[in-house]
Amino acid sequence: MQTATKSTSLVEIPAWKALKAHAEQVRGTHLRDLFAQDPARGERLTAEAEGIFLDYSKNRVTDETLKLLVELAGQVGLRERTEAMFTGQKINITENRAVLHVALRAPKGESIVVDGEDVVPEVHKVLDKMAGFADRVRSGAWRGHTGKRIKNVVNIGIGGSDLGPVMAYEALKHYSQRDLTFRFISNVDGTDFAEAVQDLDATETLFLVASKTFTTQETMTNARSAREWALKTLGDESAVAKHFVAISTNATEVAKFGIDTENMFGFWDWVGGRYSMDSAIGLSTMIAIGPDGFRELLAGFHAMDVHFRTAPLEKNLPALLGLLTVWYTEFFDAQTVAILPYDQYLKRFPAYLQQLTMESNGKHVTLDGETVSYQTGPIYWGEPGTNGQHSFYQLIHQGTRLIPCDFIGFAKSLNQLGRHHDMLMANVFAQAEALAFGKTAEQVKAEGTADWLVPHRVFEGNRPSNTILADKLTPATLGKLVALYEHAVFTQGVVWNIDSFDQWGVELGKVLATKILGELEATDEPKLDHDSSTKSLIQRYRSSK
Ligand code: G6Q
Repeated sequence: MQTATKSTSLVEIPAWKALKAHAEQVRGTHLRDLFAQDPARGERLTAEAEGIFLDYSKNRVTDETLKLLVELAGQVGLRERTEAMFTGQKINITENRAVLHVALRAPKGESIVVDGEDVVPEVHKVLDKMAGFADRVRSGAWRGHTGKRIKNVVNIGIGGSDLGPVMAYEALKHYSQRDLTFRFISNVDGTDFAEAVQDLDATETLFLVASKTFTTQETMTNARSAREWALKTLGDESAVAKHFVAISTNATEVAKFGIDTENMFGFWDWVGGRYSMDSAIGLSTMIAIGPDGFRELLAGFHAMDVHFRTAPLEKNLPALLGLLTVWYTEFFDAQTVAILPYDQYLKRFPAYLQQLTMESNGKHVTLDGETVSYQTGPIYWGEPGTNGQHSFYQLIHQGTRLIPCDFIGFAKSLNQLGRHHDMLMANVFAQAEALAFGKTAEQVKAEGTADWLVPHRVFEGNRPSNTILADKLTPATLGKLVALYEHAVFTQGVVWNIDSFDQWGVELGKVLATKILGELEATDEPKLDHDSSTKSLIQRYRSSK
């Protein structure tokens, strides 16, 4: 097992100290001045790779900041840690696991060895099996128990086994086979299940039970309800084979549930849940967009992987994105990052990134187990534009908090409709401009505003944003965007010296819920060993349920 070795605290690292001092100078500088001093700034502070263009000029940074951030990446060993990840070393030290989502999209012929075994051929074996199955469902060759064609595909999973599939399905709906209906059930709240199946015919419905462990309470409860629901119509147990497939690493539990392991699509312990949308967990995506579309998605991921691994840090999109977040989190007291995709298909992208970023970097101890003396992962949140502009953008523009924003837009719309797309994109550019440059009291006065109203109408500006542009939303573009953020999260985690790949923080609540469930269902009055608040809440629920 790889154990932690004591490393130098981040705050002792020379580039960190230099950044801290340097931040004091930058803090007083307005983006208006930075742009005025350098007319080429908007062209210079950009980077492009694999068709993804990043304009980071509207950040509160100077050339010196960027130089120091890159030095910091060097001094914390970003390159070495990246190689450790890509070569299958067990960098998830608290779970003693390799972290190899990059292997899921490695082309045939590449080789990545874990515990003496090349995993790439295994990856492709599963992909081929998925492709065969997806084709059969899409073409109607796969029939339900009564001989009817499958029309509905229902993914049952939660967390990493849900958010990626939902996000990808929504993002790539344009490319999906429209005579198939897709539903996603995650919540243990029976409403989620009831609403998802209420208009479906069991004879035409296929359930994909997606769970790495196949022991997750919510998923197994929903899967059991699905089996009951399906068998009510289909009658006989043998129908399970035609209406249930499993996506899991746990063949024993899959068999126990009654799913033939022939109908199981596997993956491996080196794929973290939140990094699994491009593994077999993406089966719903593959059924929706077809195997070729899925391979394009993987190729997009891979292109960004290669870029991250090889491009110089000054031009490296994920590294830049990650380092800029570190800059604001540490030195500008920024507590959040807003993800603002200007594309309706990306409506679940912020929710997806929320898990990716916050489960990965919401950690308070270093790899050595020391409590950090700095901030780690910020809160990620967001909604698609332009909707957000009519709700929460007020606070970003005129509130008291600094909220770095990522705007994401596309040159071409997948649904060209009159002037809609130009209007959409005009808003991307306008919002980023307004945030950066604001509106001074003089400008407000010059518009004839009454003196008393002037302060209310002033926009301070100096609010940072990135603008990420691509040609259009395709499976490949989506893969690139997700990989961009995956590696940005990795970059942050390396700087903060934390384990970005474990998630112990979700354990305590799970354990307590199991104990409390017994207490809620007990027929005799249970002996409650809790604090006075929890105890009286349980009693109240028991007496009124
Ligand atoms: C992700 C987390 C978590 C996980 C779910 C579902 O990185 O580990 O969100 O994906 O708890 O787990 P199973 O796939 O094992 O059901």
